[in-house]
Amino acid sequence: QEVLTPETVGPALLEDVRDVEVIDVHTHLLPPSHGKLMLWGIDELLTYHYLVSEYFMVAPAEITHELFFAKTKLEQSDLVWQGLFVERSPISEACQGVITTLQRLGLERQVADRDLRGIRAWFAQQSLDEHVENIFRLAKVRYAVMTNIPYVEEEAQHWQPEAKPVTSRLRKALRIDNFLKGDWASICEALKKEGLDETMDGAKEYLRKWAGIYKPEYMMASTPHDWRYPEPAAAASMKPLVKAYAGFGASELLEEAVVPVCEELSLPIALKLGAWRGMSPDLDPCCGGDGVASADVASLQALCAKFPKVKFLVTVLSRANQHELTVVCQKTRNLHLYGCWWYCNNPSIIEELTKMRTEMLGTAYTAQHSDCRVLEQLLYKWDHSRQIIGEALVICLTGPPWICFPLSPPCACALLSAPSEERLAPHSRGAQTRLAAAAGRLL
Ligand code: RAT
Ligand code: ZN
Repeated sequence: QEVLTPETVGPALLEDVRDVEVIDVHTHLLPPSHGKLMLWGIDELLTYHYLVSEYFMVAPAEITHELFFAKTKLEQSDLVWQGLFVERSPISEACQGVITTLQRLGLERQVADRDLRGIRAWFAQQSLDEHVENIFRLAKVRYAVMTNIPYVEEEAQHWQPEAKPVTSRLRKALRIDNFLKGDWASICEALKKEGLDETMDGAKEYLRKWAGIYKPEYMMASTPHDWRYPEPAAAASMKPLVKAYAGFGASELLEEAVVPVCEELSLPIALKLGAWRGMSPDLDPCCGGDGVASADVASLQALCAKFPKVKFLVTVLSRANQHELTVVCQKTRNLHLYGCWWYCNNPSIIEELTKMRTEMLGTAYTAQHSDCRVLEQLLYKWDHSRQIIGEALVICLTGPPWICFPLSPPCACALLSAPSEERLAPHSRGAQTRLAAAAGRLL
């Protein structure tokens, strides 16, 4: 086995992080068998909501939101390309992402010529199943976890017993935002459709039923920006009133339906804290209207303490919450931190978070998830993150205490490649063992 020195450990580590096959714990990708719901290709890449939001900062005044969203996908994509890639230099992270993706697909010449037609022609030639496989292979992603929402009708129809099988490159997650929101009205609608009682038992049965269909890795919800646990006294004192009128609130649904079913089925609960939904409603048609709010990390800690047998996974949207959250993760056995989410998924913030998390948690966290909505985004999101995570880890590993390291330093690849089973076990703090096993020469 090669003995690494402070001089050689850096390049070796960068190479390992670049080459390790990762597991992507949260995306919005869907399989080819889901037909139109599966997003792929240049026009989906260009109309990604990060880019549409950016486009509106520079769009001519006559392009109103209404006008834009009334256009076809192709027309929208033309406008974004013209506004952000032709008339301006594409230097934001979302723009750079498109460039990296196209380069990785061998389309440098078309990019240099700003040849959107040529790029479209290339995508039109791909055969979808092969293309999916090719992208996962090029991105070095072993598998990605989807976001499966049972109460979205167009999605649910793809989970009927007779539906086509899903590629093994994608695993499932049961997304249940309406439970954490306490949106009893929408839950009742879903229960009615399934012929279930509009009661707490009916709600539990609903979760069990969909967990049975999906066989998910976890249940997931993003919480409202002002989410508190336990519910503040004022809200609790309203309960009898609210209950008579509208059924159950967020805390009740969490405590009496979500948690018991997760315990019963040994499923972790993945939370996403800090999205301020619909902050800019004009952009809602493309999913781009949400803002960020500082979340109440103490609520998360209280929840984990109340249900020690449940494994919680967490990511937060606000940079301001990150340090406090890292401390809470270090102290809380049933809590696992994952990824740099959305507005934190930018190189400068990934670098800062990876250094801080490694300093405080070692390898007992999951460094990144992609959140891809469009298949080919796997290429850029992972390429960019691997580079930054690698560099941040080199700094952590080659700092002053090198002399104290054992000859073979622990492998950082654990941060990216731990399979869900290990990450998700109730009391596993990370994936040290597996990392060691997968670590190649950094073992
Ligand atoms: O990153 C995104 O695409 C967001 O729109 C959200 O979907 C977010 O990631 C979420 O899962 O709620
Ligand atoms: Zn997401």
